[in-house]
Amino acid sequence: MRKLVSVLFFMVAVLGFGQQTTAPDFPNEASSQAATQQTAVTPERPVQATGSVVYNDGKVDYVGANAKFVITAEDKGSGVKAIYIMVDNSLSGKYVDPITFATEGKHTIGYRVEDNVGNLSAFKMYEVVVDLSAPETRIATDKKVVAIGDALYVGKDTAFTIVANDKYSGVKSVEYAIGEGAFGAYNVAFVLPAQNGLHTIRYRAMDNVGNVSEVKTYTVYLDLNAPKVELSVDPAAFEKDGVKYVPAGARVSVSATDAETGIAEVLYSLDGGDYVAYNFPVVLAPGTHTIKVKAIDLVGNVSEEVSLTLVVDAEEPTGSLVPAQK
Ligand SMILES: [Ca+2]
Ligand SMILES: [Ca+2]
Ligand SMILES: [Ca+2]
Repeated sequence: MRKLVSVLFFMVAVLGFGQQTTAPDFPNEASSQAATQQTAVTPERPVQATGSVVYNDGKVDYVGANAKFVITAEDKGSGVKAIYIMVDNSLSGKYVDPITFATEGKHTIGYRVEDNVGNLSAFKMYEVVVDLSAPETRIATDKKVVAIGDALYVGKDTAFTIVANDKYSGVKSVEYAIGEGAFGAYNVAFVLPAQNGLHTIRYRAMDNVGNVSEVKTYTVYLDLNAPKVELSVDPAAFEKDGVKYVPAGARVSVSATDAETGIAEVLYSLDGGDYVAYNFPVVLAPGTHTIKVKAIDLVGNVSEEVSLTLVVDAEEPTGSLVPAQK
């Protein structure tokens, strides 16, 4: 505020104008003096941005590349002699050609009008934000993404969010496409088609003055396949009447494989107990036992449960010699 006041004072001092009795004015910028002097046909505002989309967020105008600013003025009576301008707070003399800005960000155009008999209008200030950069974009997911080598893997039901941020005018729209499909509007998080394998998402965003980001691609492998698990026992079971027998000290092992991401966890449950981590082969006590196993891959796919029931036969067989009867 102090700056503006000093600027105004400076303008008056430099231009050396005195009383404003029948000052020229800007259309629709009614001052107490101008109110009775307005002409009927007036442009909407004295500073007009041209050559670019103009977006107003309710506070300030935003423009894109190639914007030019035209100042219009009119005067009852002697007519407009000159418009004096002050661009980005530095005195720029008389307005001749439309004003342009080379750099992004906030700019100001201050102006006042002189008529042919020396009346000066009030000093007015126009603020504009030049936005030359497209939104920044990225993809986010609601579940973990596993990187193996150069490849990224996700599990089923992974939702993708496109995050877009814009420095100045704000994000107007975001678009995306999956695979070879056409771009469509992005509004909410989405999931990939339920097909195991590689998928490519393309996406871009546009700001409120028409800057469009480069199309980015995000390629990810959708792993929908659960691991495979197998149970084995060493030494191998002896099967009789559908029952599997093993000796005391037999070891039950689990092997798990996953074709895509690999195994995160192998779990087993003994005789209906809770699932616990499997690390080493399990040695069963004598009697009948059921062991269940399952495995989980790195993106959370859970295998089928595999179960094995074994009878650990720790009884030594008995034998007796009976003399043969004739
Ligand atoms: Ca006048
Ligand atoms: Ca922008
Ligand atoms: Ca898998």
